[in-house]
Amino acid sequence: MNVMDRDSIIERLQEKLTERRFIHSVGVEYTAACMAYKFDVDAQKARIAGLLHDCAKCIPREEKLRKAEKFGLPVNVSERANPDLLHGKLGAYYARKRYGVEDPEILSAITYHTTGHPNMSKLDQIIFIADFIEPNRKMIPSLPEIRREAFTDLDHCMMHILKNTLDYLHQRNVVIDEMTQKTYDFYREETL
Ligand code: DGI
Ligand code: FE
Ligand code: FE
Repeated sequence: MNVMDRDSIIERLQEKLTERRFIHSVGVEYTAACMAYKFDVDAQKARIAGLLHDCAKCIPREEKLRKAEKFGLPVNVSERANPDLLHGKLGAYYARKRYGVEDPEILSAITYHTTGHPNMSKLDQIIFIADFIEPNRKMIPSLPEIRREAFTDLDHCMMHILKNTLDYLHQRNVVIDEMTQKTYDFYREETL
């Protein structure tokens, strides 16, 4: 199966996502495309990854866990405690099975868009960052600066976003996935 044309992807996503989540996904699509032009990445890949990154987001929490297990996807302790974390892995599974995406670079960007991972590809970084900065995102004090960094220094921008996210998660006292921490440690070292 070839990757679906954009109109068919849009049609299916509108059935699977809430209106708000759909608008966010289109925001990530065009933000990722702009970043791809800036950093010499394939913009069509960035658009598909951006559109599909949250395709599994609106599945109910417990069902995310059941489906991940049913499909044989690896589930770690923090994902078991917080099944919403599985929407990246599950999203990559659906991107391949339901939207015809075979490209491993796109599937990787979808898989890791929530936690990141050490030493990410430029496409992985673009989707992770575009997810955080797209125009429909709720404003936070550091967002204007992070948006500038998104078009100047990908590694520094990654570090900045992860620092924000970890501060937020510590404040809320929730389980932090070891990959989120490892990714932050990697980019902090990288940007020293
Ligand atoms: O799906 P989106 O909302 O567009 O964005 P996302 O996939 O980056 O998910 C953001 C949420 O994930 C946000 O509430 C913070 C949370 N998150 C990110 N890393 C971790 C995490 N939550 C936990 N519990 N642990 C993590 O390591
Ligand atoms: Fe997400
Ligand atoms: Fe998202």
